[in-house]
Amino acid sequence: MFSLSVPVRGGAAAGVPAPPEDPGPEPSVALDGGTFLMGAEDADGFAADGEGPVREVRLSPFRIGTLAVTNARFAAFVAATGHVTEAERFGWSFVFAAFLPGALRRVSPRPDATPWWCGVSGATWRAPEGPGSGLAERWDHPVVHVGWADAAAYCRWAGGRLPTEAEWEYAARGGLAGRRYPWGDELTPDGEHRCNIWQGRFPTTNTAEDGYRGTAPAHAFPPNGHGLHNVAGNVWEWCADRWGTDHSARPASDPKGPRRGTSRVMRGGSYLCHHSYCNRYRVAARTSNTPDSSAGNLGFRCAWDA
Ligand SMILES: [Cu+2]
Repeated sequence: MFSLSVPVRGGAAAGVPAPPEDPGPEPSVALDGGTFLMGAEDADGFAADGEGPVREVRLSPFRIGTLAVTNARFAAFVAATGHVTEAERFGWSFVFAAFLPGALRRVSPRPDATPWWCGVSGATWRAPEGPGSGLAERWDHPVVHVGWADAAAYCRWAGGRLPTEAEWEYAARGGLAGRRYPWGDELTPDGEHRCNIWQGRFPTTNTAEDGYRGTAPAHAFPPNGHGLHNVAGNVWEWCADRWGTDHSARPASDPKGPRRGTSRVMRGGSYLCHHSYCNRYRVAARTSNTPDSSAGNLGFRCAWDA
């Protein structure tokens, strides 16, 4: 008998698509840690998200990826390990409806609350819009359709781990204190786009004024003060922590999130964020998902102990 709980290994690695060139190791930056102010009390934040209160957090030194993990690097991991992702085991993942050809869009079920998502059979990291799609021109884009355990497995293979939420935010703030975005308080300083989010009317018209409708290359847009690219927008990023919304206002040291809980923290927002619906491209914004969730706007970056 074949057990559904056991991933089918071996076959997958043989068919791993190969990037045109070796992507090399994860680019990363060593950060000193120290004390920073975590969270925000923005008037337009979502109360249920638990962004506040603003609290003092002390962090030990650590290293973090300057880029989200790309398709090319994830392909190298799969080729080396035969890793099968959750989306591959489940046989489907969520794709933004407008990216799909009509025939596929019509047969793919949509959640009532978020009808712009389609559950697409065969959508995986290597076929981001389902059967017939691929990674050409997207090798340097963030890998998507990966669950929390897939992300954690990649990080282990790369000698690291997922960042804690506090590490993620400290790194994303880029040395600035109390700012709304990783580069300051203005969304488009001097009229320039600094991240890949939605322009136009969500979810019907994306004018792609920032240059991108879907994912952008992981290195797109200028980095923040710590050298990190795309901590705002592009793809959501899994963090190590379990989800919780009750934070003590007291100072904390190397916090790792609640001990219990099923969902995991996601940070940064994605190419689908728009102020009319979801302004979670703010640097203190946060949300969560069950660890086996995957979608075309959810990826991750790695961290390492110093
Ligand atoms: Cu959003």
